[in-house]
Amino acid sequence: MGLTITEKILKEHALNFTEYGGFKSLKVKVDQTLTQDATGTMAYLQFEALGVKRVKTKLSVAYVDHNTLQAGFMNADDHRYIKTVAKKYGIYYSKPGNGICHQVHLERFSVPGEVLIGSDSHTPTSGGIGMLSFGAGGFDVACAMAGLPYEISPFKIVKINLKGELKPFVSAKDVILKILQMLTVKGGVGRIFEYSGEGVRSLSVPERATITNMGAELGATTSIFPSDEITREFLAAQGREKDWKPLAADEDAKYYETIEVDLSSLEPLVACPHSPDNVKTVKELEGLKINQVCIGSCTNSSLTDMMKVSYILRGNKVYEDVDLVISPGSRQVLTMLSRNGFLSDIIDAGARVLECACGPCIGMGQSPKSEGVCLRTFNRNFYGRSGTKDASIYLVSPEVAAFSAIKGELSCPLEKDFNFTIFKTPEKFVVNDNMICPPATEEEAESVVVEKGPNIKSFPVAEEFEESFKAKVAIKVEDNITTDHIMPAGAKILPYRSNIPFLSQFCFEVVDPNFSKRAKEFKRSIIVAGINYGQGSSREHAALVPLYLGVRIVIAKSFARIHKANLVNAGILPLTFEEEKDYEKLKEGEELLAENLKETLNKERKVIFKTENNSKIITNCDLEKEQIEIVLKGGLLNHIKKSEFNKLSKN
Ligand code: MIC
Ligand code: SF4
Repeated sequence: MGLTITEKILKEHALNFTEYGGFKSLKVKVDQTLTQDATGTMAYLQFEALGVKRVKTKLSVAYVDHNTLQAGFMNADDHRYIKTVAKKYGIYYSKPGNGICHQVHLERFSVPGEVLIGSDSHTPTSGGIGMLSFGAGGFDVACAMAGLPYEISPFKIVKINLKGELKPFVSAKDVILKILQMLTVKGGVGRIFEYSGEGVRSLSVPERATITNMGAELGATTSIFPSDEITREFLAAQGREKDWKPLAADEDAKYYETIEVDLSSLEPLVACPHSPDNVKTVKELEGLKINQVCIGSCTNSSLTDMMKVSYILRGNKVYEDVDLVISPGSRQVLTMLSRNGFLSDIIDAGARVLECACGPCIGMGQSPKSEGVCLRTFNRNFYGRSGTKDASIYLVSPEVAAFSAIKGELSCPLEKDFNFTIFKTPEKFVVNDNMICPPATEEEAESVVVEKGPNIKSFPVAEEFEESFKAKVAIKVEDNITTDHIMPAGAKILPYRSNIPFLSQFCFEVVDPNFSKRAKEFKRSIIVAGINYGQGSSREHAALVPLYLGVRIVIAKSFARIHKANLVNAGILPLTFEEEKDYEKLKEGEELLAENLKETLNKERKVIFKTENNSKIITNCDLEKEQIEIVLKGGLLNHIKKSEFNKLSKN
């Protein structure tokens, strides 16, 4: 039987690759890692705690792209720490201003057929080049840098068969918005999406990367495209043709399911507040008055995206009531726009050009006005993420964003007005890696001092579970709670990503501003949640901060993959209701008691809670045996310190 692309890569990388299809959890050898600054500080503190002398990967890169405002010493301290720790331990460091991690990684480092894990949920962007890439918590990335395999939870491989070609003005963003409309934000849970079919040939590498990037919004384990002639041309234009290798699924490869998408039938789409799967056609909402348009983010900030925007803006003026801000994805993109003259059209039209960084996508500036209506080419429009709680954020393609910025209202571009066929991947990109600092050699590393300013605080480590567990429910939340709800980001809070005690004041702030105080009073507590708890960002702060506040168990209807792994690493037990209707029975402030917790967990993978009025709540635990050990010991650090497999990575 033939193999899928994923299986071909896993065959070479998984330590326990034994069967086809229906994969149980697999341990995978990691070739490359990436971190960004907002998750990187914690990941490197954890890496240091592992006590390894130098990274064991083929390549590891530390990016600074999320938090680049440097209001106060906090960011600067974080950047300095990341720079020095990278230098000492064998990691490349991409300076602030060099670009968004996923865009730069795609341009300069991604390799088809290899495995990448990154402490950011949009790491699957590199799937656009045929690299098997996973978003993960910082601790998992730290472990991969220390040479330990990465464990992928069970998954099924789904084929997305692309037919036909996109019409002008319909873009890669519309492809993934269509899939989000079809499958919803939980439709990808436990799935790896492989793109194939004749439609693949019509998509450039950055367009493919837009699609794999937003696979994160489907909750997918990852998404991947084949590596073909178009991939080769892209790599050759980056001066990296030697990194290319062809990769495609075998004709008779077997998939769990096939989903057909006819590219030629698509039209411009828009994701409405407050979820990326709340998708309508632009036509349906045409005429919606807007005050702000933001173009950029790791989803839509490639050279071609920016050139299309510039082409639409050429000779036009941004509407008086609209602020248009544009962040090119990388310095390479910005340099090329400035050399080919397209930047002038953007500036002439009245757009504000921001730094090559995440910027407004993570709420670092550009919060909309009260009740503002904003179009963004980003990937997430979760409630409160923009920094303005009553703002309405709509997600669209760069073409729709630019066209609407001129009109002052959501508008559907017309085919007859423009000709986009001129935008091809250039034959040669401008390559200048002078903002990427190489690591010290092994000899030099001895004398490199890792600088930890006062903003760098240590991370909490849990205690071992005892046989019986008694705690109160500190909060009960709905379905689809994101890690942005649990641990918000934004300009006010992001500078404290390496300071858990400070961050803890803001935990669940958008849902319940009293949570932090209450959880502290309870000392030890439980979170009760609905479906898909912890979707979205990979930030392990959404586990570490609740831990710091005393949370030791989360009982949910279901969990998002990365967050569940982060809970385990932190020493918080993720459990699911045996009977979903039991969710209704639990209320905030109620005390629950689980006698024989360890015993029932180990023997039956169950924990049975007694409520205050003596009713029983049965919960299940679908963790692997080793993961249960990790949680019971109080998290991954305790487990690694005590376990044999520590020896694997030392020296
Ligand atoms: C995001 O888009 O939410 C982030 C900010 O990039 C996060 C990582 C983080 O919270 O630092 C992600 O996607 O994982
Ligand atoms: Fe940065 Fe936004 Fe991409 Fe997250 S989604 S990596 S914040 S650009």
